[in-house]
Amino acid sequence: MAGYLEDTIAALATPPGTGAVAVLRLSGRDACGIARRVLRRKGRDAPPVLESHRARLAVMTDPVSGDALDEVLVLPMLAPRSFTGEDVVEIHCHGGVLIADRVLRALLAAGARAARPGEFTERAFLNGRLDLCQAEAVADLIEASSDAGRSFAWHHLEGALSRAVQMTHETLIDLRALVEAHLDFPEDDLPAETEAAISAELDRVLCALRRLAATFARGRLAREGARVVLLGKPNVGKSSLLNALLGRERALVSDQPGTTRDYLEEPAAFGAVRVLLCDTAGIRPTDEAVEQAGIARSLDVASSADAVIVVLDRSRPLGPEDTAVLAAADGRPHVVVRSKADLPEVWEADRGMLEVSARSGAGLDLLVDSITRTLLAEAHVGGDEPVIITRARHHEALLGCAGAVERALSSIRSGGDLEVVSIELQAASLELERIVGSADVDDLLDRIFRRFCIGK
Ligand SMILES: Nc1nc2c(ncn2[C@@H]2O[C@H](COP(=O)(O)OP(=O)(O)O)[C@@H](O)[C@H]2O)c(=O)[nH]1
Ligand SMILES: [Mg+2]
Repeated sequence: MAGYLEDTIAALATPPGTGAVAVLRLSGRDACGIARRVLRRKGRDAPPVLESHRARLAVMTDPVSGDALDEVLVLPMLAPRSFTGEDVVEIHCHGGVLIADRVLRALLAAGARAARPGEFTERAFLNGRLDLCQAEAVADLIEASSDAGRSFAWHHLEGALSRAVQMTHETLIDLRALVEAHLDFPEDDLPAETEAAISAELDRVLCALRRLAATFARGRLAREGARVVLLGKPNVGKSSLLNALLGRERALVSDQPGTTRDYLEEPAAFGAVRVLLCDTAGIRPTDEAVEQAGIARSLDVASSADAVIVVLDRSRPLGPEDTAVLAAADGRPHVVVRSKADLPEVWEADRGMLEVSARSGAGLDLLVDSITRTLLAEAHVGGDEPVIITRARHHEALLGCAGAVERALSSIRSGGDLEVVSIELQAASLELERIVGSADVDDLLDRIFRRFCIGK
């Protein structure tokens, strides 16, 4: 790892394309050396003075031909007062695709290496400028597509999650030290008041962990959006409804039952909530293998959906397939709609069913409203918490930690072996260390940082 931190990396930090200004970033021990090789003071054959946090005008040149490429602004940020913790030099050139590309090639020719995706943030992590969940927050902040998502990411970047995790981590370490101290004197039993104090503290930690883990329902909604699945027997109008809700023809519509064989997913904005709208194969008994596989997928997708829209056709009689669909949706938050409201009904509505027509658009607003309310009600758990977790990785680690604390607690309460308690507390601490990245994360780094874009 150390060897790889030795070279100096360069990348375009602004999006590729034409703009007023493009920013290129150099980071590493030779950042200033490389900058001096390619930059000249205006009208002089000498490099500019590179003073930390002081912007200067300079001329960018090609180190091979010596040609002037552009007039640029140079902003050095010397270690450790930079994003990566290394010497960083930003070069602001005119925002043309060709100019930015020539400047980057000049930096590479002068000794820099092209940065991989996420490498600047990875260096910030490796140099201790950010912990792992703060590094993840950088990506989340950049990619946030809802205001709630942006706000949660900002709090993580600012350190709210790190502090919550660190505090619990310290408590667990203290408690383990207490337990370990008694391990050294196995002839003495744990005094009753010490045991009571440890139990009470573990109980408090467990509650806090569970509360934090429960905020994931809301956080995931903000970061990833909710998955809403259309479920119904063939030909009830699921694909038509998907198109109508999206406002464009995305799914194939046909009067031939069984047209939709696989499921398809499309992002849509339902009010303030980001939604992945999912069309599925119609549920019905069939001998055809491809259709059967499609139906199995539909049921599978519905079983993990954040909300299900059950579609019943009011213009045709209800059948056993409809009952099967209602049963499949029963375990999930769902809304029942009666489709084709522009056609005469052949059965009467039950309470709570919404009348919609993909053809006329009637009832669509009410449907969106109802789904949004269902999703927000589901996600209200932990809605008032100061820190909201948004990533499955953090959620899993918190649940893992809570599980270990729970086992430690039940062991201590049943007068079990203190050695076991100590091991569980250690396991619990390790889970928290995975969140902030202070332990056991080498396998994680690639997965996390390679998803960033280049230059971040
Ligand atoms: N009159 C009317 N026909 C509809 C409506 N929605 C769908 N259909 C028709 O019902 C048939 C099946 O529609 P489709 O969306 O493919 O159903 P799916 O199999 O559930 O996806 C097609 O012929 C559609 O034109 C509607 O709101 N009103
Ligand atoms: Mg369909």
